[in-house]
Amino acid sequence: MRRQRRHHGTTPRTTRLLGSLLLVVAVGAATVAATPARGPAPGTASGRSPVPLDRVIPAPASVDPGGRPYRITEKTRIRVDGPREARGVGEYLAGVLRPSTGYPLPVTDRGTGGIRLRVAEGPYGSEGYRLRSGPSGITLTAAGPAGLFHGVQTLRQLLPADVERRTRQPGPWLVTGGTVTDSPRFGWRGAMLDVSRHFFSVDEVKRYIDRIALYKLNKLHLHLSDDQGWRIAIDSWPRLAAYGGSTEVGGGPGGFYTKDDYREIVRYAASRYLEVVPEIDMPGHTNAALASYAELNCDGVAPPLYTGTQVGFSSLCVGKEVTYDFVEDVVREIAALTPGRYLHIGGDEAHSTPHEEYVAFMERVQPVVARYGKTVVGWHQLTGATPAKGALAQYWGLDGTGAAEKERVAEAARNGTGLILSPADRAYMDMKYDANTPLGLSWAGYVEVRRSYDWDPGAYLEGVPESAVRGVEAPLWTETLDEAGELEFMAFPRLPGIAELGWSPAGTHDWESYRSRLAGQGPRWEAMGVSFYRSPQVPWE
Ligand code: TNX
Repeated sequence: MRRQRRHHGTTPRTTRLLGSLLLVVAVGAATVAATPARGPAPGTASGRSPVPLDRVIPAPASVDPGGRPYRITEKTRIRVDGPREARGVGEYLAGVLRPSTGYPLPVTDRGTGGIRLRVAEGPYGSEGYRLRSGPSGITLTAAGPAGLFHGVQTLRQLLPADVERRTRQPGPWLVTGGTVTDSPRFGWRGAMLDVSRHFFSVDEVKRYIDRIALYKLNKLHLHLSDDQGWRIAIDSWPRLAAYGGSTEVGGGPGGFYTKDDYREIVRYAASRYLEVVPEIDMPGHTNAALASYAELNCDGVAPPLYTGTQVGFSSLCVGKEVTYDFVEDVVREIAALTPGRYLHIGGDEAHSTPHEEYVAFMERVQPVVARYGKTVVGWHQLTGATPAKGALAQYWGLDGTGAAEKERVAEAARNGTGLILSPADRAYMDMKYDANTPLGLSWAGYVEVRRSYDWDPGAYLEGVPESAVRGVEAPLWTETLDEAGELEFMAFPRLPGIAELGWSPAGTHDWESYRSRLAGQGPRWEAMGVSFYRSPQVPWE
């Protein structure tokens, strides 16, 4: 549910930022429109020679080019051998290809040739795939539909960028001959979206889901509550959303997801093989809840709603029993909406919670999450308490983070706490690219494309074995962002780099190769209408 936007809620600053952003995007589009005579580079925009197999992001684990290409024609069928869910992947592929090719591309379970999606045993793991392409057809093989889906993303990138347009294009639709065999390095490849600082509608979230699915991410972490807004309906505490969700940073109208809205997001994410990880941030970052229910405050007085951008000033009342009734009700209702394994309990920047109280709070709350069948995820401050067995900690420090804090995280990792790496000076999509970026923050420094890509998650934190690293995640905080295009402008082109760190073998890591492959994504984003930052570090075509 999104309330009517109150126009006076948009600050002059936001309007100005938005103006310059639109300008950047418009200039980008104009550049493209002004150079049609040059002719597109082979295989990237609408060139005639097919895209080489190794031009894909994330870089595939292994590529073996050879043989003549396959050509998609009006006679091509998409044949699916596998369970019903696999057929859904076939329909998804047809949905991508039909508008631009103009071909019928029926999805069938018989016939030979064409594009075949096959579920079969093989060394692919649960998310990997093999793609074989030759003149008589393309065969995508995977152990299950998730692998087929990721293989489909590879296939998309092997076709000319115009395949992403929603109107009929001339083609031809060639796919290079050869074999790609691929599976991910890490099991956790996430993107986080903060829907609390600014609210994003179900459609806006779906649009973001479609963008991140292109790069084989498999987790969508939703930051559902913070000081500025509570964004999910909780039946047992209805004022959380109704009142606590009624504003956002800058005083705009905010909004919240009804349970049906939320189920729709979860369903849509699952159709793109993304597991939704809901986060309720506690015990800090809770002003919206404290404002909604006076009894949650130690002094029994509800604070006003908050629309600024400070952090660290709010805390649940750790000593009050009602706090745990509240936590249990919220965890129960959210767990019931969550088919995924994880529930994120925040735990960051609890500057207004005395340390012993923080520890006591986490001692009590983690078992509640377990009782409702979920695995705890917390920001890495959770390692300052005792992470529950099996819990994951999400590291968001930076180069300048103190050695003691890093060592606490490393020690927890050596003791079995899995790590998700989101270093703020690499993976935070809300950091400005440089001093001129019209949106975003810079507390972790400027994060240009190379800085964001050029690190190794397996060797990032001293004293942490690669086996403790579950993967990577790109958080997008939204203090300065309130439209889908602004989200994209910050996430693209950095997010594909984090996706590659999560998916590709360390041996493929190479900035020169990466920046050139990234340049090849530009025409795709133009075709899709993705707003992106034309970083000077990337040789855009
Ligand atoms: C830090 S990272 C925060 C967020 C802010 C973000 C802005 C983390 C766990 N907490 O509350 O939105 O910085 O970049």
